[in-house]
Amino acid sequence: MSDAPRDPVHGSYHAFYGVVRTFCGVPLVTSRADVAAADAVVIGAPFDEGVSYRPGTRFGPQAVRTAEDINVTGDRPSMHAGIDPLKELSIVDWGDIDVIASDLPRSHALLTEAAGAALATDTVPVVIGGDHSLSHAMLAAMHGQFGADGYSVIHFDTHADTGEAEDGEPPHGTPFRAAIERGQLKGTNIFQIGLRGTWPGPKLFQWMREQGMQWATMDEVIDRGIADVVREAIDVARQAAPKTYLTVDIDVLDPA
Ligand SMILES: [Mn+2]
Repeated sequence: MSDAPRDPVHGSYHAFYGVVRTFCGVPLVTSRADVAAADAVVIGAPFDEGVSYRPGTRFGPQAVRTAEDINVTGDRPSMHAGIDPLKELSIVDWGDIDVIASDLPRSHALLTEAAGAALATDTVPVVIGGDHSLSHAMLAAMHGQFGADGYSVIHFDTHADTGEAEDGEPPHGTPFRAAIERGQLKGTNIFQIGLRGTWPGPKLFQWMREQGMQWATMDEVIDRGIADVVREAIDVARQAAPKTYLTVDIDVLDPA
C-alpha cells in the first residue's frame, strides 16, 4: 500500500462513473500517431440521420461504452477462445467522429477519413454506430485503401441494404448497391447473413444474383446452424480478397 493519501475522486475504471468512458476502458488516444501504433482502434460514429425508422442511434457509441462495467486490471478471457483480446492486442479508443447533427454527408466524409487513416497504418478500425448508412463511409475507406479487388464483405443484417436511392430508399438501405455501382465493391465479394422478412423482394434478389452476391437467409441459418454458415462466409471472403469488411446491423438480432 502506498503511504500517499487516498484520492477521494479518481479511482479505478468502471463504466458507471468517471469523466471519460472508453470502450472496455482501453486507453483514449487523440493523435494519428497513437492510432498508427495500435493493433485496433475504436471509432464512434454517432449519427442517425440515415434511417427511415427508429432514430436514436446517435447515442449508440456512448451507450456501448457504458454498457459493460469492467475493471481493466482484471482478466477477461473469452470462454470460447481462452484468450483475453485486451491483453493479446493493443486496442485504443479514438473517441467519436466530429459530427454536426443533420449533416450526414459531412459525417460520412469524416468517418471515411478516420477509418482510412487507421487502415493506412495497418490498424483495424472498429466502428460503433450510428445507423447503417455508415457502411457508405466504410466501403469508401476500404476501397480507398485496398481497391475493389482487395477486400470482401461479410454482412450480418435483416436487410440486404441494396436499395436504390431513386426508389426512395433512405441512405441506411443503399450502401452495398451504391458501392457496387460506383465500382468501389465487387458483388462477388459479398456474403450476407440473416436476411428475413419482406425486403428485398424477388426483383431486387434477382439484381443481387446478377451481381454475384451470395447470402444465407435467417431460415437457412436456423436450418444449418450459425457456425456452418459463418464458415462458408469466411471461406468466400478469404477466397475473394485478403481483407474483409465485417459489418453487423443490430436488427439482425432484434425483432424490428
Ligand atoms: Mn437492417
